[in-house]
Amino acid sequence: MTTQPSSPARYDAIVVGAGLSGLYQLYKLRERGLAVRVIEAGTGVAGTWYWNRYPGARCDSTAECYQYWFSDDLLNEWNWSERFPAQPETERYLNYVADKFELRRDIQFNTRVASTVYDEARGLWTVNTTGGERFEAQFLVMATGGLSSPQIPKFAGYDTFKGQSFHTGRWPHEPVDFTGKRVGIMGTGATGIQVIQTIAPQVGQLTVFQRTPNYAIPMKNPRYDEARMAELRQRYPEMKELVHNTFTGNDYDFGTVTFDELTPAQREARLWEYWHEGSLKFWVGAFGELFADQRVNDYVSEFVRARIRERVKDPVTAEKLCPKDYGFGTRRVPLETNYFEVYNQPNVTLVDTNADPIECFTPTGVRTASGEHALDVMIFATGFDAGTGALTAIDIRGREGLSLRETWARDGVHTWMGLQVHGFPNLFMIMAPLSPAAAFCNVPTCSQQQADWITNCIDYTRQQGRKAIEPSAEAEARWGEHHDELANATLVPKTRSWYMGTNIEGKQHRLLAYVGGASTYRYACDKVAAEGYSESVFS
Ligand code: N01
Repeated sequence: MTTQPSSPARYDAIVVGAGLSGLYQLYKLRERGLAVRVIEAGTGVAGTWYWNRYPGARCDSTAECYQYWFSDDLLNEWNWSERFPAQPETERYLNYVADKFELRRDIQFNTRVASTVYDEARGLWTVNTTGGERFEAQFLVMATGGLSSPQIPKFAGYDTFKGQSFHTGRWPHEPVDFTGKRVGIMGTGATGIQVIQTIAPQVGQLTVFQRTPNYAIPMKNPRYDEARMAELRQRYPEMKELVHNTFTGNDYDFGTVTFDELTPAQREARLWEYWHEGSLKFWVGAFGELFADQRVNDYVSEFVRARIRERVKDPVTAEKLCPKDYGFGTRRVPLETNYFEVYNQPNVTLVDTNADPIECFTPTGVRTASGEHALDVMIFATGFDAGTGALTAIDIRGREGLSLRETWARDGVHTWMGLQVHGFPNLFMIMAPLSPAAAFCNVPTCSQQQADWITNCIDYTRQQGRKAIEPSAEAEARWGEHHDELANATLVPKTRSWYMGTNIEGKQHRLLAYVGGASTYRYACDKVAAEGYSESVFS
């Protein structure tokens, strides 16, 4: 006698991921009366803020912009303790939201999606987990995060290393004690910088393996007291609108007076004014032209290099820390606190791996061309397979068995507005390639905007009594061309970074995120919805 496999649990929609996007998507779809199941690999909610619990993890967006806007109660109840909250606070916030809106009852934790297949005849997605469970739903939303697939570069001898090693994106829940230890860290992006500045005072010896220096700028992070929260709450109704009407989904935008309209003294004054503001506004507020005009970019780049040289005592080390082969802002600008001063400490060594390349790991450390660096602990702050990694890790099969992984590998990454892919009916994505949310937008702003759009689209499809919606091949191709045209008008493609996919071997080199701006993108999304989803095909 053969045993029949039990029939899959059936829902209207399945959402993969219980991070900031997935939680909101669940709330919105449930509000419209759908039966929803969220599948989450971790043991708790919060996504990025669950996994990236490394020392010094902190938000680079201001607290008031990095939150949900859907509930006045929530906005009134939640108090932020500082301008740029640390990881535990944002994780607490997302847990508070999950509890307040009773989201957990629809989330299955500790469950990883392995594959998902569309059955065109039945109009259903089957979702298979690594544990052998099956679920079915008409709609599938991938809220799997843009930076959730960690990458550790391959080095000879890595397996022989006898010390502890960690990737920042899979940091353990138990505290790691660095006291007196010899710690190595690879990676000096936004993450590495936060780790380095945090652990440098605790460790015995810190060795930083740097391949590319960054134009990090100072973070000004005042505490928020009751009075400050009251002031902010007054502004919330205005901010809620404003964030959707700016280029980056923050509550500020590029200045209107251009570089060429200012005298040299006024330019300098403008940069200092934004510098002292202590946020990413220096990047996306001071001179918007820096993204396309090499002359302006050179000017701002030199200003930032001068600040690094002022802070690092040893001129040789200072030069190693000054980026020279790419322009300011063409890769993600990290915010820092006393980062550059770390290199004035006697227990910190900076290894420029271009001049002194890593040869291999050994049982006791890392060997570079100049010799052995003895290590008890190695930290990889080496980033992620951004945008595509979490999606291609799952075997996603659309109409006629079409594989997302294979079509992207063969034809390059293609999406329609970063929301859907032709050939994959009723599959939606948040923070996916070719949308601003993939890199150039304050995540809560753009992920809420995308989840709202998806909710309305699903609602519309159901109300029309249609089985499925997918973008037409022509509309998708048009979006790709528009995306590339804007991307290639900027300086960003000249720079190696995860924005361009150059951090992953074999990955297509193409700008991952839409550079038309969050507000323009939102307008385009709203327009197609208002026209009855004119770029899509219903079945
Ligand atoms: O990753 P990254 P990240 N040998 O890819 C180096 C967001 N974030 O985790 O530049 C040697 O930026 C690599 O070197 P290079 C934010 O959007 C947000 O730091 O490729 N080095 C680089 O230095 C950010 O942009 C916040 O030459 C190697 C580093 O590893 C994104 O996450 C905080 C190497 C990777 O930098 C990713 O940041 C932190 C190799 N083989 C992060 N491979 C907040 O706002 C890689 N590297 C809270």
